Amino acid sequence: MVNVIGLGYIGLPTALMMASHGIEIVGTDYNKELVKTLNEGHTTFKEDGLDELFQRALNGGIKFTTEYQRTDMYIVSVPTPYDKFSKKVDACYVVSAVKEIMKLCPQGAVVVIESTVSPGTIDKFVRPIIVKGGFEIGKDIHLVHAPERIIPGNMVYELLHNNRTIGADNKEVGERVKEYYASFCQGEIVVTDIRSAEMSKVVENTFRAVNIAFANELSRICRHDNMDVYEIIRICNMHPRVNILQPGPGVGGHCISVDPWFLVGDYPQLAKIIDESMKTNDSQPTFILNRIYEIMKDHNMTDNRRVGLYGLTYKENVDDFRESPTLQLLEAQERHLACPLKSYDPFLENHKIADNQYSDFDEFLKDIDLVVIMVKHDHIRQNWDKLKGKVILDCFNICPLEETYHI
Ligand code: SAJ
Repeated sequence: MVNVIGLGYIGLPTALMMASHGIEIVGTDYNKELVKTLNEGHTTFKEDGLDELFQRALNGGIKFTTEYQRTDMYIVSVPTPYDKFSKKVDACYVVSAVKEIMKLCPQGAVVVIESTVSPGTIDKFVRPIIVKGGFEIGKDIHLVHAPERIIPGNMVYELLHNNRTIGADNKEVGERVKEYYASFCQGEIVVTDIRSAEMSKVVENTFRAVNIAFANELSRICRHDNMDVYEIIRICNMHPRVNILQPGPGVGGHCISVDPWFLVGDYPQLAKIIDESMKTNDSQPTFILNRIYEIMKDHNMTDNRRVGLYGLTYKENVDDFRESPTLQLLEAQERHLACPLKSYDPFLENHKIADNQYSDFDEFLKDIDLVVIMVKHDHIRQNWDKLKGKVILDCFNICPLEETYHI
């Protein structure tokens, strides 16, 4: 039996996937409400194919509880936030999960950390508490790091098809853990050491962050001299060795806007490009805010109560709003003491997260003249008709209507 600790965006789909592939799974989370919802037969977030997977896992006998289980394998999938000042990883949830496991695991148990951690976290924070607890690593407890790679919006598909990395002290234990993941994963599973697994996970997200920052910086250079950044990127990408990403309103989510900071926090003298890239991405919402003011001026709009932000989630077609660019923009705007901009998100109609948030698209449109497309949900692409006659600031170059501004 495998006890999956932490039933959030990664832990839940992983637990469901294993349970629907013949592995006995108990999922544990300290959040009683979440466990209750799951036990009542409902999933806790929206994701393509998740409800079907949930049903298959229930048929496979998965159980949910707030209690840790005594078993020989654990998968820890708890949050690893970063400390806003030091930029270093805050491993407190991982550490407390491992402490709980140590209270009841049998000898020889394997503890797999799935949570993203900065390179060296397992050495610095996890090993010492195990040793302090009187356990011998490699005999009483085996440590493994198996970072996930799935992308919100396509999680179920990517869980099945992505290649994976497993880092272990001991190759034989790594291979044993690989068998569990191979029960469902059709990709290649590489077994390496723990530090390489930690580092490669953070580097993957850093690669994307730096490349998004490059696109965002290009958008600013092009804006400065009225060049069309989209046309330029399109042409450059026709070169066989160039593949520029797209500029946007900023970077959100709990991965790309967080993980690269771990490297800046741990290697401040070395991680220069990464530091600048993160600052560029973090200042993109303020850049958009300035674009809004410029466009208002063009249209002699003095009242920001007629401006509305479309989209509050961190990217398209998900209901996850952690670190979202729209929330970052609203926070930046509040610092200027203006009345909070209006907002609407089709994925958050029943979940209010901002002051002037609407739960109905038509009501929202009635009350605004300038629409800022902050998230490219499929929903907006199906509703261009309703935006006719509005001034539009399109942060993604997707809107076919005239009177559309770009970043
Ligand atoms: N974004 C841009 N321009 C782009 C692409 C993305 O501005 O060209 C923005 C998005 O709008 C969003 C943010 O970046 O705000 C991040 O979105 P994303 O779709 O690039 O990635 P995440 O954060 O949802 O998921 C990432 C993935 N990592 C990589 O692609 C290297 C995923 O595979 C990881 O599993 C996940 O982080 C994680 O959990 O670490």
